[in-house]
Amino acid sequence: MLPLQKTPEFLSYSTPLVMGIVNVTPDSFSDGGLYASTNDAVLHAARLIEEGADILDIGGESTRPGSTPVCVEEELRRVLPVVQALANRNIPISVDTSKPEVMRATIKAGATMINDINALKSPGALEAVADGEVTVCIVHMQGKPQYMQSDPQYEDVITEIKDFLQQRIDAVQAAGIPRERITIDPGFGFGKTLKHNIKLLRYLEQFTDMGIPVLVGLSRKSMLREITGNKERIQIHSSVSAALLAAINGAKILRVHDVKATKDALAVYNAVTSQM
Ligand code: 9MG
Repeated sequence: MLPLQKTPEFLSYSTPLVMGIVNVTPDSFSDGGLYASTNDAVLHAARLIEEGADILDIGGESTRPGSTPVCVEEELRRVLPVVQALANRNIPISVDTSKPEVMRATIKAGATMINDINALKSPGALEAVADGEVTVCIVHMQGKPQYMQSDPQYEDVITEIKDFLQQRIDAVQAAGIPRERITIDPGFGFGKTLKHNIKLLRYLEQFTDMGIPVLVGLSRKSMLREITGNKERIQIHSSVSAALLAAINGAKILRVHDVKATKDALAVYNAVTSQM
């Protein structure tokens, strides 16, 4: 059983953890609209818990390419009741947000992790996480969701993202957040072409070598549709394959829609790696 307290012991687990996605948005990456009401989101979360999720990630603002931001009040209206309803379910709750007001309110309601695609750069975000004594995931993103996929450019995608993450790790630590509470994420699909994403997955060890647990989100992302040519909304096979590759390359947390399928793939991975 994973700890509920705000200490990040779960980050030291050797087997990758599965973070189940609960989007409370009308337009998210792949399940937009399906879980947009509190009840539906809570029911969906319960199903992910049954399927073996180790953490839940609740989000009230879509981060998909081209999406438009929502105001603090709307984001809170979407996520806060869901966090409140799940706070006593014996599973760590992460909240996917960049807004310090949403961070503070959801931490108060029981969230123990903040997943920020803006890497705590919003004014007040560093303080909200430091005061809340929770774990944080800092994500690399080039640009903003509205236009990030229009023409992403890098001289050297690995070095630039590593440099960015190192700068943010330094800023996060300087704000009083202990290193043990930090996870990093190269941000698949956040201002990256297919070539960039493939390079990141292939050389993921470059990030795991930074000495901070790496979280990845590849589930149902458009890069998988580009690779397979399969245009269906739900992309279970390619998502599980990508998650498994990330696990092999050292990722510690896999952010996924398809919890059961990913857990089964990890069971095979564990059976093989634990015999070595
Ligand atoms: C919210 N969200 C959507 N995609 C994501 C990803 O790849 N990583 C993290 N940390 N969050 C994500």
